[in-house]
Amino acid sequence: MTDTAQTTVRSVVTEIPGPKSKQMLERKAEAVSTAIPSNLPVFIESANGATFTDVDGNTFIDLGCGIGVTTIGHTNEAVVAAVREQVGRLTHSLVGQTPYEPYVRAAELLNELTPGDHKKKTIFVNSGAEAVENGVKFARKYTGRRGVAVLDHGYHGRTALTGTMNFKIAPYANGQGPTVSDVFHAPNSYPLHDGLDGAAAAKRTQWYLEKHVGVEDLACLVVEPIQGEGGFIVPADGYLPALQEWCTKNGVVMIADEIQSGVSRTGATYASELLGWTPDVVLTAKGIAGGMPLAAVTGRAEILDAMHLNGVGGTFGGNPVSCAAAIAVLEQVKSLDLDSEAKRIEEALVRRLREMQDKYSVIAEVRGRGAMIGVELIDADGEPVAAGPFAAEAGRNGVMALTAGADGNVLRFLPSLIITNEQLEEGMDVIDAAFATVLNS
Ligand code: PLZ
Repeated sequence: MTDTAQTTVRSVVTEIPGPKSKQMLERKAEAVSTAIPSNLPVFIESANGATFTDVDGNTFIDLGCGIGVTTIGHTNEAVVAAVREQVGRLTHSLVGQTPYEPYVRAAELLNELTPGDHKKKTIFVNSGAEAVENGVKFARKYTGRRGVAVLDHGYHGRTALTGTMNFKIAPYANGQGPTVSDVFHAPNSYPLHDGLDGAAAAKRTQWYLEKHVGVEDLACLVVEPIQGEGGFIVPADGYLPALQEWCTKNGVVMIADEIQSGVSRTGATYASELLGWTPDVVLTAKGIAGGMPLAAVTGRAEILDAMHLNGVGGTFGGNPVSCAAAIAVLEQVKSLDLDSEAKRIEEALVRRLREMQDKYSVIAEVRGRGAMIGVELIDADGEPVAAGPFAAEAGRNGVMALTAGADGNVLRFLPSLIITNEQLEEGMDVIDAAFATVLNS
């Protein structure tokens, strides 16, 4: 892939944050709710490919991509062109009032690209959380059942329903009023900690749901094939297909929340496919539209068509500009060999992080797939070690990395697929140095 990212290099020219960022942080503190953090405390001015530049002229290697959004690179040429073209032609028409072709074309592409060759249909909404909400609505309407099952360590959003579906109550729903009823949390597969193979882990999940919820009242089981905010937890082999088989047998709709893992992130177009799972419904957001707000529910036609007329919708869902961006992304997903790029990144990240694991015993596990790789940090007493200080140290040296995990003890990397090998190696040099600095401080 060609992009100017090939020539953009990391360059830290001020302390972090620099003087302009510091001033803007003061304005932010005055004008913006203190609920909104600034994890890397610099203001971004522009971004391209696998790097971004702040208002003080510091350029960072981006190993976060806005939490897995700019998967094919910041300001991807085709996406920018499609947005520019569409924005001059039509910016809005509520699709249920007057339809427009980009909505249909983006739906066709998702129906084609999501796993399975069954007949599929799609609707578009604005955010990942809204996609989860609508996936649940479709499953409930289709099954006539009320229960919603999710897995421990999962993350699904910040609305009332999805906030209840998250594993962690804090910071997502605590102190914010009542949670939602009929949401049930079941054990996941977490090989590092449970040591179970896929069949045994699936049996445990199923047993829990049968005893605790009762399948006859269970509408859906919503699962991230690789858990994102939970810490890049890859389930044991066979876990997901076994759960799908159990769901199918019991009339439960199994929904893949691919909001973080989807759209070529892991070495397949969807992680569920990579892990041998063909879900009934697939939820997409983040990487689908190159940074434009868009999310989708794609699933078996009989499930999506079970909803009554006007039972789902919204003013902005499937906005024409976002759909034009999604078409530009998905056409590239089809035409480019992005799976090879994800595997190239996996090879480099896993190799470098395993080298670090040999040096720093705090790294308990290197895991993930494709351009979705993380390390879990545990001390000699088996206690979680916060990943935040390592990410902050990397940030001060021009590398953006993210944290995750129930205890904030996973350092995760979600680079864009166009990151060069040189940028990756340099990024990992900085991470290695960050481990050395923080552990010796
Ligand atoms: N499902 C699997 O990863 C969003 C959260 C960032 P929205 N993850 C990043 C934050 O702290 O708010 C996410 C996800 C999975 C659903 C969502 C929700 O997607 O677009 O943020 O609503």
